[in-house]
Amino acid sequence: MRSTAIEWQSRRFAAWVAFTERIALLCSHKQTGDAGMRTQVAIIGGGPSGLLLSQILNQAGVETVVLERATREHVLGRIRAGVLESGTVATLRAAGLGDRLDREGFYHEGCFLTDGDLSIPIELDKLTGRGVTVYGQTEVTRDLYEAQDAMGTTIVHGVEDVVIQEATGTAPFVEYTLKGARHRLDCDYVAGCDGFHGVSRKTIPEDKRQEFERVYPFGWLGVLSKTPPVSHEVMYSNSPRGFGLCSMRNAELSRYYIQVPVGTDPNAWSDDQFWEELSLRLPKETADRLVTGPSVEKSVAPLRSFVSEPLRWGRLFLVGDAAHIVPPTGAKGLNLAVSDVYYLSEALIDALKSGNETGIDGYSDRALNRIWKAMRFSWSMTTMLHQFEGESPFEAQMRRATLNHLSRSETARKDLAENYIGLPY
Ligand code: RFL
Ligand code: PHB
Repeated sequence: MRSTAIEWQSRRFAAWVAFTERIALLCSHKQTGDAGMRTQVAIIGGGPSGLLLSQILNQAGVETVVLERATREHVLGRIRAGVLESGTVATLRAAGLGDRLDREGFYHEGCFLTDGDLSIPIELDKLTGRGVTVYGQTEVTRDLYEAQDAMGTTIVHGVEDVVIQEATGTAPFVEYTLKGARHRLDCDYVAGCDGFHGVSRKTIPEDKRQEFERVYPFGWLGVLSKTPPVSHEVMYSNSPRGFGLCSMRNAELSRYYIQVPVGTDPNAWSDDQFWEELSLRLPKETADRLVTGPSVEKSVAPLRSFVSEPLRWGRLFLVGDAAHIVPPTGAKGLNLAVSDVYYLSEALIDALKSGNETGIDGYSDRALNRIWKAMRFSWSMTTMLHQFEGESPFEAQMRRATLNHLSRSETARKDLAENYIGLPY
């Protein structure tokens, strides 16, 4: 009899606890849409920066949640970078992403610059002991998604209205909308990997950041075509009609670009017009070998140099295109994103695993040191190879003299090669 009363009382107590918990849950639902999640590092953006950071942190036993605005298909559909520095390749290998990269990536011992019919081989490997690897950003991203799936990490797609809260406090959190409901993600740190148009950089008050920018008065019209590449190495061409670039993804897939005025509509260019204009910007001997075909993708990318300093605001860190943009002429954007991730992952692991905050305190300066040198290189390659509207004939002569000097001076070629293959981390 007595035990039945105790049982009854404890059942009432349990029901009361369940009731109060339910009320608490309902209150938090009202505020945030659910009871909230917790992770160690909240990563905004599931492009190459965000995914690689998540990969390295999870490998080290640090929990992450990636919040990505777009669908996975959309992220994988973006045709972007193609040239990986050896430091990038080493970082990807160390993160367990080397298998397909080593099988399908193409090691390039050099690249070419041309000016009219003058062709200047830049023997990267011979001059520096290292080359570059041609492997599309799309493939890097695909490998990252597969590795993340295998590890069972959390990537939330389709998030909207991301707001980073309390970044300068000790308990930051991120709010976002998913399928109409508001959610809350508590964390120790936030990594802003959401590209140039993301919310992370804009979360830092204007008076706490300094921006440096150069917008170029032209863009790149890019075409992907199922045709064999015209050159076995990447070729950057200066010509009186403007810049042209011949690149590739594999033996049957080529990527070409031409400089076009800012604001150009890619659909205003037929494939035939594109091939004709590209041919006119290449050395005749190269143009004669060009195999043309229907484009499978055509888009225009604007060109800008941009840096926002510092890369840290309290517990929020900026990574990759969220903090800096380079014109693609030096093939540095993705590579810089990878070196940022390398520095930040090391710092966050130290802070979260050993309580050592020296790395996170030094992250911004360490990353910016490398970023500014890549900025300079990308700007100088852009200036050397593009025609600026309204420029005087003097500017064209300077470009030609620089290219002429490169063709004669191994010292000049070595300097270019050292920057192109990527400065040390
Ligand atoms: P990304 O790739 O822009 O990814 C950011 C991700 O964040 C998501 N996002 C948000 N998610 C949640 N909430 C929000 N509010 C969000 N806002 C945005 C986006 O959907 C996206 O998925 O930045 P990340 O990860 O920093 O990566 C940077 C690289 O993509 C970029 O630097 C390179 O593509 C640049 N680049 C090149 N880099 C190289 O190293 N070598 C090259 O050969 C090279 N060629 C190129 C390039 C870029 C180009 N374009 C299109 C500008 C060639 C071109 C034509
Ligand atoms: C590319 O293959 O898309 C590519 C190659 C070299 C660059 C930029 C883009 O500098």
